[in-house]
Amino acid sequence: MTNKSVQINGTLTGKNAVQSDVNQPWEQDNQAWWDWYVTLADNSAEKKGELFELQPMPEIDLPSDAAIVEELRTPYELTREHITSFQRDGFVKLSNVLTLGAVIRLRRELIKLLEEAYNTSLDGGMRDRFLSLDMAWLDNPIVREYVLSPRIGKICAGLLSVPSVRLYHDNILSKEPGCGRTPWHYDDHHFPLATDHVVTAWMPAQPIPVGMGPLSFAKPLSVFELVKDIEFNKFDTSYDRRITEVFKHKNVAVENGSFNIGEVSFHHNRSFHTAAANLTNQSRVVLASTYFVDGARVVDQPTMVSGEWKKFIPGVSPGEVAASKMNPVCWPLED
Ligand SMILES: O=C(O)CCC(=O)C(=O)O
Repeated sequence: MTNKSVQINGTLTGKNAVQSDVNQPWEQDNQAWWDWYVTLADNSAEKKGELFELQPMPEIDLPSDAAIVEELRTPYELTREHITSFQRDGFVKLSNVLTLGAVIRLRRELIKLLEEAYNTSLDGGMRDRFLSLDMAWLDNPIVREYVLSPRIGKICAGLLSVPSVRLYHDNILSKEPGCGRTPWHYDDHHFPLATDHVVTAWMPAQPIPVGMGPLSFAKPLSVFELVKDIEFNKFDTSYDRRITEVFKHKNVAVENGSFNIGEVSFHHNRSFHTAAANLTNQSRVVLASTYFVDGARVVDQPTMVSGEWKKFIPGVSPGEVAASKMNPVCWPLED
């Protein structure tokens, strides 16, 4: 038997580092949360070596901001099949959610924000790191258009089959060249929301070939039942390894294909997902925004796995309705 009280994870501090369970608040910031979280991924089977070169994004005349706003307000043709497959599999990858111009514009803006925040060029300057920057929608007008997009909000409400969705938070995620896997998890563990009506729109800001670490999903949605008794371990890679073993043993299908330009995935809070390492010379930049059904409450006991959740739902206590000013209704449009 392992004695967790003597386990160590060098990225944890304070009570997070000594108490063996997760029933305590996260004590550091959002970036420190990700620095910790990626240490829980098992990278023993990853290929190491030279990073492979990708072509830069094409040089095109970018659409105006007004054209992007228009695009992000135009409804997407969501079909019955998309909804059925999301509700059965726990995720759906939708093509042509964004045009090439909107993707390139997004990438430029997200890289600018990351470089300002980390005070370095992403061009190799942050190798091996998993960078995260949240709440960019508050100060950046163009990012706000993508995060509060009625096109995206309507897709989310449609997939969840609910009348109205609110924003939980946005998160710019950059898996830098050489960064390893994202551990297997489901977001129900992460978001302190007492509902099963939660969806994340994972919006790549470039195409993502397999070697760059596309988000990958176990299916169907119900596979979370196979692993519900595996105890989360906040110190090492054992949780991730156990999930891999169970999924292999039970022949669980995993969708781990590439993302074309403009393709966006939507995953449910109980969808088990992971992402491979970024073995390319370019940052894998994504805007991941999470939406939940209007009226949902905060769970009674958020854990350290929920990171800085109080920043995303300020002034709302456990058990209360999550409807702070940081959680605007994204669909339907309000007057
Ligand atoms: O971008 C990644 O590698 C992980 C993101 C993720 O797990 C999520 O958005 O739910």
